[in-house]
Amino acid sequence: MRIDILTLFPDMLTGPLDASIVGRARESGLLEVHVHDIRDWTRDKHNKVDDRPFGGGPGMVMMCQPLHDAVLAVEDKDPRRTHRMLLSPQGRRLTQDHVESLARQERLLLIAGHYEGIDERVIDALEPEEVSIGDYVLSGGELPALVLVDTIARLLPGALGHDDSAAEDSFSITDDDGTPLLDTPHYTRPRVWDNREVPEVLLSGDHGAIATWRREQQRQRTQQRRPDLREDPKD
Ligand code: 9D3
Repeated sequence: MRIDILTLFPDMLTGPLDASIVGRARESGLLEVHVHDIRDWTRDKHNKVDDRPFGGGPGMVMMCQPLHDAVLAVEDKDPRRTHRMLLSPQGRRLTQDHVESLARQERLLLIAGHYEGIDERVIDALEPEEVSIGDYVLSGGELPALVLVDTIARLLPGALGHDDSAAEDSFSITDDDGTPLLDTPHYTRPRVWDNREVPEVLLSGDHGAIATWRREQQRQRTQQRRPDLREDPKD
């Protein structure tokens, strides 16, 4: 898969994209990520990318022309069609189901906005899919773009060392009736740390008893911490 990211702050992205699972997926050629500075497509001598809002109000608005030119130029670098996405507080909230469908795309183009917003006319022209990562205020779309890349990268076949880790974590595990379950608690050596013992069943070697205990932990934790997962899958 190829992902292009358009931003005014490329420095916010480069470090995280080199690390951990995303970095490894890129090194192995499973994932190609390119970061582009929208400022490279300005046409005026001051490299202006934003301007004051018509109608007044605080902050600055990202101009149409640099962003539009950047999108067309970056799309031209590869013949495959892109699925255009705009990280935006006005977007649909990202879910694991949505990430799974994005991971099946050949090519994504992510636009990270900054400042008060983007001129609505360039959004109308480009018709990106608008996605939010949650109901809190960030200063721009850069961290959400990284969230998208991370969630997608770990789903690419071969990205995780262990083949079925992706199928076994929170938001993939479901109870017998199909409701999502949170993860079970995890323990490793030593058996006693700071006077705290590892649950005895995990040391028993009884794999049936261990599986039953873990499932019960998952149900209890889900009921206590995320009752909404049972009530309404939208949250
Ligand atoms: C405080 C500014 N807000 C005015 C009431 C509007 C606003 C503009 C720009 C709020 C946030 C942003 C920058 N955020 C994003 O670009 C963003 C975001 C987010 O803030 N939260 C969750 N998901 C996303 S995706 C992109």
